[in-house]
Amino acid sequence: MSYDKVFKEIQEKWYATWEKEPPVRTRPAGEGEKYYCLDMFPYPSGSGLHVGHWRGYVLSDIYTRIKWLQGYNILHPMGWDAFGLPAENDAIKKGIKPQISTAANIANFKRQLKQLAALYDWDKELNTTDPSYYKWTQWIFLQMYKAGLAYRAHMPINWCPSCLTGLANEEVVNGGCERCGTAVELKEIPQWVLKITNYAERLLSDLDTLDWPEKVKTMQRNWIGKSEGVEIFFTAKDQSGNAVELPVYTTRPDTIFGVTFLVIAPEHTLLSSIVTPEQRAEVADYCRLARSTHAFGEMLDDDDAKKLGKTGIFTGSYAHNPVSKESVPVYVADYVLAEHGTGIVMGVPGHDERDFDFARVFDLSRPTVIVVPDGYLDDNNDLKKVYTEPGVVTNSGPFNGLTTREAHQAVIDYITQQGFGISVTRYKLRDWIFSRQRYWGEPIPLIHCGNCGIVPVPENELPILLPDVERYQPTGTGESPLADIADWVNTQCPTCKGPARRETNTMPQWAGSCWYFLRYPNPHLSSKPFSQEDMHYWLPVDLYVGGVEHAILHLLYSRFYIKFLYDLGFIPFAEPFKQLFNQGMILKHSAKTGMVEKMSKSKGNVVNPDDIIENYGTDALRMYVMFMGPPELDCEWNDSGIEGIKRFLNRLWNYLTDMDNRVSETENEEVGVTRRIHRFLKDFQERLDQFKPNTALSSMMELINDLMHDKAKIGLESLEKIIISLSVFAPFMGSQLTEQLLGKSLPECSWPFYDPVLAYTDHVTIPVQVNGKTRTSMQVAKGLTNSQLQSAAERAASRWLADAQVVKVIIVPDRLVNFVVT
Ligand code: ANZ
Ligand code: ZN
Repeated sequence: MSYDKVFKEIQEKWYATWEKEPPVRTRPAGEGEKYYCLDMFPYPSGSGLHVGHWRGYVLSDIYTRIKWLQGYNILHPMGWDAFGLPAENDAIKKGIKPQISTAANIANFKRQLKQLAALYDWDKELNTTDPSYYKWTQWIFLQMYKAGLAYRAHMPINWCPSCLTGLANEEVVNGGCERCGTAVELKEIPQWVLKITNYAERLLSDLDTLDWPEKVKTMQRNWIGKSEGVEIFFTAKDQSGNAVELPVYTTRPDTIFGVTFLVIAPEHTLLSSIVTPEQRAEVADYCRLARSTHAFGEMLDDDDAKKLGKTGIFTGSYAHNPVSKESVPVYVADYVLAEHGTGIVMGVPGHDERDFDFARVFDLSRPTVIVVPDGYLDDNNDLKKVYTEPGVVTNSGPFNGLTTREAHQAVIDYITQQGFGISVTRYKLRDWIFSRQRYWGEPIPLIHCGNCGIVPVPENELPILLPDVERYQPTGTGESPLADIADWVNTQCPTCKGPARRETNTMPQWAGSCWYFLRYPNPHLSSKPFSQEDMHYWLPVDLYVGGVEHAILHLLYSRFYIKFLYDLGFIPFAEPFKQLFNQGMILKHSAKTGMVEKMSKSKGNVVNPDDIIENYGTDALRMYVMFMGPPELDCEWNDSGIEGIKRFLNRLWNYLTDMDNRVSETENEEVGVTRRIHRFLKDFQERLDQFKPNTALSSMMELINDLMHDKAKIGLESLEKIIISLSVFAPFMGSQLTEQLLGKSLPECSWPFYDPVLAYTDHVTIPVQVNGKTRTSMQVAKGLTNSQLQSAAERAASRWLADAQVVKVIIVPDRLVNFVVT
């Protein structure tokens, strides 16, 4: 009976067996070596899982299964990241309460996840909206508050006019809300803010210790945005002739000899003391206009634009450059922001784009202080275009001849020694705006008292429950809907017992995911968020698998939380995730748009795993999502691909279950079957170790082809090795064959190791030719068959064969492959 006729029955049988008794349960802390393999827990959306989700989940399950079969004590948990905007918006759309829609979505997700046949330990399931969980999310916030890391700020923040809430900087993508894309506005409302910037340096430097994709590390580095610059004290004179210090912030001290003007921001407090009487009226006009455009974002009418000039106005004053000893004019212009740096910039038109444009408008000279390549200077030796690259310093007195990098340091050293300035390290990272004016989140556990000010909720009163109400829609007033729930919001001050009000903002959706991996070892612990024993044994996470879209949100926030908890002595490690793997997306052709795109409901190109499982089974889907390409890359879904997997599973099943292919004792060394199987095991293991499950599967396919081609007979030992290797990809078939052919159960088996002596092969490097011309070469095992050589050579020379018609292939085994093409 071919496998596609029996897979359903097999799948149902094992599903039922594992529902009653899962193949493995996590053992207590301390029992053997541990392996903690974590998936980014899903936000249970209304639309359920699509096959794209499977890629990460299958990948992590394969590594968990290997470690399990190797005898590790494994922790492979699953839970629900169920608070937050998307869940609330989904509920609003459906016209029901988020409590209800979330519960329904979780039930559907769980049903779908169970079809994965992953080794999840459902005893460890957790849900961020469960009061027994968010009690501890609130508790951590209180620790932050008590440590002075949570503060209240009145400042303009990013406001999404569609989601009606404030957003963190990390949640604004290209000026739009990360969730709904609506352009964000600035709005000034009191906010709770977390001092993530205290950790900027450690968040940056500890990246070097992590086994993470370089891409994610780079994204975090750029987001933290460390720059080492210097404040240089230029000096001007006020109207009475007293010296006024004008501190300039620059990250390019190497260009100090190229300064031809300074620019001060229109709102700068020092501006009034340096403007000369002749310029006062014009400058005041300019500043008024600049302020109004900033404040209201309005377009200027033509007259105003003319008055404003192109970009600025001369102040009438000159400033002294302490290094070059030159005197340069000071302008006011709105391209310099008052809040950034010192609010005063040194203009280096030769090497800074905006300064170059400015100097052109105001007809200021544009000297070069870095040697520019040919083509930058015109016949008069004037700079035609700005040169912003590094290079060798020139026209800079004692710094001539240094590279820009050397000059950077040399100028800083000189300036600081002479007292002409101070060095400053800056980060782009801003503090984390942590309050949301929405209902569906953890209430922030603070109380506002008229007498005592802000008072933290006593820890023994946690959790502060989110009230269960009918009306929870956002108000848009800048206040959370919780503010309207009188019997919830009015409370007693814990300190003076007088009347007081609860804080009505809630936490952002990231709050629950910052620490959930600490809770998994014991999600039912009621006295503490986690036990010390578990922290020492289970953490940090060994392998974390999830999408790259979390690179600067969740993955930065959780690193911050962990460092904070570490500093307070709650946990013995300062980085949560030792190894990170980002799976790529599954793309599919969309009939609507005619393009190959990310799967999404709106594009109508979603493949529902339920349908694939119905027609092909879980094992085939698991295999296909691994086989479709390198797991870190985006790959396109192809119906013919899953058909191919189905054929492979049929062949595999036929070969393994056919008793004619069996020998009773260990198989005959001479036919090389044992060697062939150990070669496979070696490839399989190595490719998995390198996160190449797709090629690991190819090596299994090649093995089965060879065995069938050679009509090889195998003994029980080899059979077991193949079945166990298979089981990590195809657990249903693996379990069935283990029982049926080996008379055992999967938990009684262990991971097959290869024998390096048996796996050893001599390799040869042979040329691959096209029409007799050597195009490339390939390293192959000695003694490959002609067909193996041909397919390897086709892959190696694919570039040259792409548009050609192969008419003949000449193969000299172990020596050469030559394609004759027209
Ligand atoms: C001279 C210079 C020469 C600069 C050069 C750049 C290139 P970050 O890393 O963003 O801080 N700058 C400083 N303060 C500013 C402000 N308030 N508004 C607008 N621009 C400001 O960038 C530092 C650079 O941005 C500084 O280095 C300064 O221009 C400009 F070839 O100084 B630079
Ligand atoms: Zn009080």
